[in-house]
Amino acid sequence: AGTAPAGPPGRTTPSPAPAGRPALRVGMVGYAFMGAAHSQGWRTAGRVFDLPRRPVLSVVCGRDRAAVRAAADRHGWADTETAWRALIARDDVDLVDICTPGDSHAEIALAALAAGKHVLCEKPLANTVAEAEAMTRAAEEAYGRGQIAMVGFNYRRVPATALARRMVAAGRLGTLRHVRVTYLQDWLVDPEFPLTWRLRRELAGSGSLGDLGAHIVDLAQHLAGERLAGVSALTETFVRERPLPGGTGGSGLSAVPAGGTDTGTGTDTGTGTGTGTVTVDDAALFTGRFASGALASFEATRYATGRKNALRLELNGERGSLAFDLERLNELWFHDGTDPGAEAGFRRILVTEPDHPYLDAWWPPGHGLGYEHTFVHQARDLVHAVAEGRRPDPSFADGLQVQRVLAAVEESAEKNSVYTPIAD
Ligand code: SOE
Repeated sequence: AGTAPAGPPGRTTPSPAPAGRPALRVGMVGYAFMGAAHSQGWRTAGRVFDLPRRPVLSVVCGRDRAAVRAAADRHGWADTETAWRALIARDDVDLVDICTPGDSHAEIALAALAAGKHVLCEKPLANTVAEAEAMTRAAEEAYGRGQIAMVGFNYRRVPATALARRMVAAGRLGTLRHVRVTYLQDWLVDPEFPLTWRLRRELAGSGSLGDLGAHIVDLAQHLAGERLAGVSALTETFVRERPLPGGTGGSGLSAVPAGGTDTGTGTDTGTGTGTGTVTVDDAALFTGRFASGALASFEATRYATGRKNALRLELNGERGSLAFDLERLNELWFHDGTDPGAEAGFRRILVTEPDHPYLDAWWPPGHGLGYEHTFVHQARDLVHAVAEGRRPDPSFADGLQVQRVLAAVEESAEKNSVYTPIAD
């Protein structure tokens, strides 16, 4: 049986543990979907893992005073602010966690780094390559002063994907030939779904590409252990006009905030008057070439009817293959090409053993984890990086490189899929 955790993981009260370790006081900007997920990560990491510093949920920020107070109570934050600059100015904040739409990532991150704070920034790092470059420069300078800046690609921290990385790095697949990744959702299938912030370029930067494509580009490169050299792409916006959202709840545009909240995909029904134009891609399909010569294919869409959060990947190498499906995230499928032919085939590895990544601190074997645990693992890894002064993984430089891939995809799509090299 695995090692049982010392305390009861997953409780939702904000008591810091273990006592006696120096605190790492977190200030979070934004408090909706991603904010809730990050709160869960900060609350739980120190209860499950033996951390060198003790995360403390100091202060959360959002523009609506009553709403941010309610969020603080729900998620366990001690205090609230209604302006992110005020949060950054506080002495009881060591780390700023950015969970806002992409249009405010650069401004908040640059100010936080200038104020001497560590930073965690949700993906995609920024809305443009230029912003991501400025953030990366600032992060490098800040690293010289002992500050850590990480970008939040949480799917690296599913135990099964972390195990896949370990197996690829150990040579279990041999020379890689194919990386195949899809990320499929369906929340835009209904043409009456309103024009939320995620459908507006000035707020979100891009559509499925930045939201879902950023995840699979990062994961593919992380697992392959190398970077894409170039891409050929198609993008499409299937529904170009959508009803304007009404009210201030759900995903309403009026709730979208520079420095406010990530409102998730939202479910409101568009009770505003009139329609507005969708200015981002609905779907992005692209192929890519890795520096080693391996080929990759990617599909990111919000129109895969019936698919809710289906991130699937397969890697084929000369010696073996790996397959993963986020909707069955405790499993990793492995085909060992060196097995005798009559016995060979994909076999399921149930990734719940204590010697699997992150799992020595969780439940006994067979008691699986879920989506939320990726944020606990993210908090754990960041606390270690901060305490040990280690470069975080993924760094802002990694986020910038993904941004460059996204820009190359857009450029290629504009030029009818012309192969577009990715700038260094
Ligand atoms: C919405 O498409 C979304 O919440 C993304 O923004 C997240 O990054 C992804 O993890 C789940 O889907």
